[in-house]
Amino acid sequence: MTTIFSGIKPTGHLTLGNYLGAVSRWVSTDQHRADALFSVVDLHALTVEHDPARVRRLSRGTATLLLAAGLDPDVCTLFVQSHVDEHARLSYLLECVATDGELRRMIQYREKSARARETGEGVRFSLLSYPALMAADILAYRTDEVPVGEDQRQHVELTRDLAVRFNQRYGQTFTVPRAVAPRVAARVMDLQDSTAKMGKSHADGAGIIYLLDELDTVRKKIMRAVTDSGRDVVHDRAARPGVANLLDILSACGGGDDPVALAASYDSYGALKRDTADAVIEVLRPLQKRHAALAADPAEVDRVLRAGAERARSLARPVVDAAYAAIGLLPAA
Ligand code: AQP
Repeated sequence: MTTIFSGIKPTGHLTLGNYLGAVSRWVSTDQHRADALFSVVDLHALTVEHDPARVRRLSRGTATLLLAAGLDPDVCTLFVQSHVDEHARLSYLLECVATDGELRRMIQYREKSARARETGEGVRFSLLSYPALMAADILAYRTDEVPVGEDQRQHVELTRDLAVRFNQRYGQTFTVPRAVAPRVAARVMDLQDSTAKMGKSHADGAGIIYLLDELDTVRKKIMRAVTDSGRDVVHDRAARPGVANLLDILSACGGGDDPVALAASYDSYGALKRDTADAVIEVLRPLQKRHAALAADPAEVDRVLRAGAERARSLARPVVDAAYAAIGLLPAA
């Protein structure tokens, strides 16, 4: 059976980018067709300045939202990364296989370390090494597919390289995974800045649709989205990135009509924004309703996470033990 693994960092409130780039697919197809594991990857949230209480709150909050979005613990495994020690155990072995040069080439490291230097925050060593932890997250389950948005593709490529290198040097241990991105909305852009990805940890939320935003606020944010000069509606990501972004969102929320074809049915930006707002609201309304019910019962969410961690541990332990043996470590008696 195919194994799928994917994760989400508790670095902020989930956005429409997270939903369309990853979560909607986990819910609609991935969890039903494979042995699917989804993780709130809390260790990754520690690579930048963070407030411990907030990370804790966001970890449970993220799990609650994933369940509200439709992850079903009866068919998939949902757990918190730090509850399964095997991730950190394996991460060190992969740091011993990765090179300094390939970690420094990661775009996210280059961008975030530049930002941290600008603000005088200091660059945490974990910001450099965390792609090895991400590789451990994936390889510990002998994962075949990693459904992610476009921004994570480079990290999955690195994971593949590390798996192949480990297997060649120390014997066949890991499955070599592949990234799978959605056809549409693999990179949802900020509604106020079409050159920036819609990211949950960004400071200014005016261009970001959070899954728990009031529905009126969602409509306002979409109606105020920055469009491009020109009046005709065409899907041209280079020349009209703001309009292309709205068409992608509408397409992904409206059931899959091709965004290029959708453009032909609009002759004004106003009508496109109105329909996009309606489509997004129809996606968020039921999710928010389920969220309200789940948030009222945190003990049940904790129970799901405990059971998920137990299952994840039982799968990861033999794989990580095999990696320890293969790389030359003496087994504990
Ligand atoms: N804008 C997006 N469009 C499409 N997919 C996206 N993803 C994230 N943003 C978009 C996908 O969501 C999954 C979880 O990713 P994450 O937790 O790394 O998300 P983030 O919102 O990008 O978080 P941050 O803290 O704001 O991260 P940085 O600053 O690191 O980008 C992934 O599958 C991701 O591809």
